[in-house]
Amino acid sequence: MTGPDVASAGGGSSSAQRGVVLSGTGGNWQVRTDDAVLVEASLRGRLKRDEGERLKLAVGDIVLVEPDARGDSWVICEILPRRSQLARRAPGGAYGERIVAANVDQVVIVFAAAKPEPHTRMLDRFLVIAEANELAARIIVNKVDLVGEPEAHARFAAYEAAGYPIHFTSTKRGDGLAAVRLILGSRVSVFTGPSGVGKSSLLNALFPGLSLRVGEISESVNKGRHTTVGAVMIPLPDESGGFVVDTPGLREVGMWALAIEHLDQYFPEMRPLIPNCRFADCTHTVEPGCAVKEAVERHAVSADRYASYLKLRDEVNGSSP
Ligand SMILES: Nc1nc2c(ncn2[C@@H]2O[C@H](COP(=O)(O)OP(=O)(O)OP(=O)(O)O)[C@@H](O)[C@H]2O)c(=O)[nH]1
Ligand SMILES: [Mg+2]
Ligand SMILES: [Zn+2]
Repeated sequence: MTGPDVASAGGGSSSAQRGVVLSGTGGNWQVRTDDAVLVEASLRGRLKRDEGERLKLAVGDIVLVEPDARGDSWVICEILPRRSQLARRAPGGAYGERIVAANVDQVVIVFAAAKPEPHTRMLDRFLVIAEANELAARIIVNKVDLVGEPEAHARFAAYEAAGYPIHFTSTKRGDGLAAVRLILGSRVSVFTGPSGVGKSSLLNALFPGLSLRVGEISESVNKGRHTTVGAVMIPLPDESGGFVVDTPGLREVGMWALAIEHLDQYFPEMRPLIPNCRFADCTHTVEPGCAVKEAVERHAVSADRYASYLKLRDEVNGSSP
């Protein structure tokens, strides 16, 4: 079906068609048209401008494609406005933001209960990025077969307390997969998390037939090696119209220019406490009458999560006092 905003010039290959960008490498983008036809297209020159197309176009973008003048290849002639996006700072201190995916409904942050060991500071960064992008986030704790469910629950208790939906899964044993499948229908979900936690394995287990590449973890160093190379959007085979995006694991999660005065808002368990601080501009660091610090003292807010808040605050502050 062609979208209502697309002029139909007599049908066939002579008219622009609407589609979604599924993946892209080296200037070639795979676009799935509304008729579920896969075409390979390049970005029209005028859309690239000086910013570079990597900054402009992302997996999940809704675009218009049309055959080029010679009629032997396809060009992306328009990028339609995004309803949302998942963006993070470019890695390695590079300037600018990186759009991980466009038109996203939820971020599914995958961690392993073990192998690799979960670093909750990093999980907090993923969560803050989701919050800053105003996207719903949920957590999957995979590889529960390695430590057992009670231990896995204990390690992530602070996140359940903070109100995040959490799923405990094992692709090896099949634990928790049915519940995860249920929350993926009819929407666009981005799977993100460190390398080697089992993002691709999960998607393969959830939807047999996907055959995403899965890495062999090196047991000796107990460290994931990147197996998924670029973000890939996959239409769910369940007819719900939902999509999942598999992304390469991240070694570091760069915070970009987050407004520091909003950082506390990105910790949902702190959010309702903030109006109770004595000072309206409380930074929850040294002020008397701070409702957040009080809640940490009586263990109503996790000390680890609060420590992450302080660390991120310092980082976002940079060198300024
Ligand atoms: N024990 C155990 N191992 C798992 C489980 N799920 C995945 N693995 C293993 O973990 C390793 C990494 O899996 P991947 O699916 O490639 O991980 P990934 O998160 O996609 O990694 P990147 O693509 O590098 O980001 C593979 O050796 C999997 O077999 C699980 O539930 N339990
Ligand atoms: Mg992968
Ligand atoms: Zn406070």
